[in-house]
This record gives sequence, structure tokens and C-alpha cells, in this order.
Amino acid sequence: MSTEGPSSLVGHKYPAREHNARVLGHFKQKKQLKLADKLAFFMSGEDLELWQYCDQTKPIRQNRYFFYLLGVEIPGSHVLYDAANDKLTLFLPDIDYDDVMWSGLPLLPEDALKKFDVDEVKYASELEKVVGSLEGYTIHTTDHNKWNAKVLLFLTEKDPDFFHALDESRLIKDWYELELMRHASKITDKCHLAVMSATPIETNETHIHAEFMYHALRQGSKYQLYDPICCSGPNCSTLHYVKNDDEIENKRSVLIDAGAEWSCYASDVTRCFPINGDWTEEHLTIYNLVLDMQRQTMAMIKPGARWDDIHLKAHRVMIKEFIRLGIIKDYPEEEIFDSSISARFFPHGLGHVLGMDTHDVGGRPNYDDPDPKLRYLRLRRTLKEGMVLTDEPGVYFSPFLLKDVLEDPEKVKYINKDVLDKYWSIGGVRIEDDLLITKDGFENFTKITSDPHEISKIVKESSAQGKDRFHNVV
Ligand SMILES: [Mn+2]
Repeated sequence: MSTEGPSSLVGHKYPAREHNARVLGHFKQKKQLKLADKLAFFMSGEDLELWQYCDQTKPIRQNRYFFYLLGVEIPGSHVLYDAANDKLTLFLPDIDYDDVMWSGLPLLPEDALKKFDVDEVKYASELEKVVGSLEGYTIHTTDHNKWNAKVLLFLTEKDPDFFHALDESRLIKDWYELELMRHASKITDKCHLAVMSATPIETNETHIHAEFMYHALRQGSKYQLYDPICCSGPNCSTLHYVKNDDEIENKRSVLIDAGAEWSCYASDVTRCFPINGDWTEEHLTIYNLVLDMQRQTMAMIKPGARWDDIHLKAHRVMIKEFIRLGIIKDYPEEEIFDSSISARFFPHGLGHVLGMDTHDVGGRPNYDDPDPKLRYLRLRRTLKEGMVLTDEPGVYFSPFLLKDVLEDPEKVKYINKDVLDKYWSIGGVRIEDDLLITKDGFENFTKITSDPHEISKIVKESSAQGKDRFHNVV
């Protein structure tokens, strides 16, 4: 198992110069600036910090805007883009010679120049001199903070047009970013397969979590962009369940929402399976419904399509099937749609943009939307070629979410409680794939099967082999 990155990227650098050019393009378009204006961008990356009263450092996560403009993960680095001269400078942290004994020699400027897509490399001790010498410039940064404290007097922070330019640039991924994301997805596929294939040693949700992380780490992915959601039975009704510590025995359904990270880029995939490989009738019914929601919405995906419409299509597919199953009584579909009770069974959005953040920038959500069906939709835009997004319908049976429905006479009249009662034990089902919008439709990065029969086969084969295959597991 290789722990190196995608072979297609060998000999290529993270396209930092291209990213700065893109941001500049969006920024000028927004500002209507003339080319002669003296503009620069400056960002400081994250640096290491000690825990209080302790000589250990806190976990670090590189600032995503910073990474976009530079492609460097080294803590304590800075980037300056002098747009007037089209010059990109990396500032490395000064060498702390007392630390070399403990941490080894850091990357030297001549090596950094070869490794990164920049015009020059300097040390952070030169920051004030270099940034201060940019006379007559407006130097934009996202915000004043402790990492750029030395030069913040020179920096203009929080210009909404700068954020707009960064977000619009990040929204459309270039080929290099897409290769990183495809690689993250490949790792995640194998992790999900490993989780489905290790049921004999998964008697607690923690074991599922462990199996996923173990296989991610073995493939070189040390971080997850979000805490894995590993739940079983009724716990599956909590959307961002991260306790991951309940016993699985005596339950039937499992849901795992987890994605490996590769070089700051995300994958975000959800799969569900029956713990012993045999789907209960109710679990399979809901699973097939969610799969149908995903299939029918995927069929609508192409540049120019409105994500709102695609999301609402998923609601309509669910409503129709709920009426057929008798969970919702035989009212006109349009009346059910308008009542928005479907949002109590499918409370989240159909999907979100994906990139360096799990819920990536540029989606333009409206959390104040008066329509409950749209309130948590994190992507409210027309689809464009080069966007990466998730298609992740879900159906949940959450006592918390359904309480007000069941207690409100105006809403409970739609619900057939006897039929509903058959489904509580499932908790919920979500199926999530990562898609790149292409010229004619989409490319699905997620290759791990979502076919219920194939999943059943994988789990059963693993169960049949028993625990012996995992002889070294404690
Ligand atoms: Mn997601």
C-alpha cells in the first residue's frame, strides 16, 4: 500500500501562482480596478502553539485561504503576492537552532524554491522590511491576527470583495486540486470497504471508527477533515453523531460518514450497512428509497441546473414513497410538500460544496430561509463545471425531530403512527458520494459500492470468515 500522493502530480507543483492570478482576476472584476493600481495580498499561515502549562503543541490545521495562495503546510510561514509585479514570495519561519536538535533541520530556502510554485523564498525575519517597503500599495489580508501581528499595520483586513474573490476562486477546482481530491476519495473508498469487511471485530461503534482511521493512516492520510460519524441503530438519527462509543450488538443498522484528507483536500462519504449482512425489510425499504433519491437527483446534475431544484426533487421522491409505504397518509403530494413535514425526516441539505473544507466556501447558504426545506441547504447556486459537491440524501427517524410533528394536530394528521413505529429502530439512512461537475454532467469520485446486494455480500463474506482473520486484534 503506497503512502505517496497521486503519481499524476509527480513533477508538478501546487499551482499557487495560478491561484493568486485567479483571485486577482475575481477581485479586479468585483472592484472594477484598473491594471495600474498597486495591489498585494498577504497571508500568514497557522503556527504551532503550546498547551497551557505543557510543552506539547496543540494540533494544527493549516488556514485554507493561506494554503490556497501558497500550497505550504509548514507552520509559521507567510505569503506575499505583489500583484503589480506578479511576484509571489514565501516567508519561511526563522530557524530556531535550539530546536534543530529536537525537530531536525527545517526545509532550506533553496529547497523550498524548488518544491513550491513561488518566485522567491525569504525568512520571516525579513517580513517587516519587505512588506513595509511596498509604498503606495493596498495589501489585502483576510484578518488581523496573532500570526501577522508584526506587519498588521500595513494590512487591510476583511474586505468583503477579497473574500468574494477567494471564495469564487476556490469554488472552481483546477486539475491539480481535482487530482488531490480523487486521491482522497480513493483512500476513503478503501476505508469504507475495510469497515464493511471487518464486522467480526466490530462490536462497538469505536471499533468502526478505529478501522476507518487505521486504514486511512496506512494509506498516508493522517487527518480527517471532520470527525468520523460512526453510529448504529437509533443513534443513526443524529446527523453529526460523534460519540462513537455505543455497543453495536442487538442493533441491525450501521451508518458511517467519514472521509480521509489528502494534502488539505477533502473527501466526504457516507455508507450504511446491516451489521450481519442481512437487511431487515424496513431497513432495506428506507435504504432503497434513499438510493432512489440519490439516483433521481444525480440524473438532474449538469452545469446550469439549480441545486435548489435538485434538492427539492429529493423531497418529492421521499414524499411519494412515504405515501406509498403508508408512513404519510394519502393526502395530495403537493399538500404534503407545502406542509414541509418532509423536512423533519430529511432535515439537512442534499449536498454541499467540497474542497479544502468539508462544507467548502462559495455555497452561499441562507440559514434564515423561511422554508424549512431549504434552510440547511449549504449550496444555493446554479451548478458550474469544475465545482465539487456531495449528493447525500438521507431519511431519519429521530424522536427529537419528530416530537413537534407528533404533538401538533395540524401536522400529526398526515402521519400514520402505527406504520411509523416500524422504522424507529433503523435510526436513519444516508448515502453520500462526491461529484465533480463536468461539461455534460458529473464524474463520481466515490467508487465504493452503494448497491445493497453487493454490500450485503461484502459483509456476509467477512462475517463467514470469522474472527480468525484478525488474529492480532486486541
Ligand atoms: Mn457531507
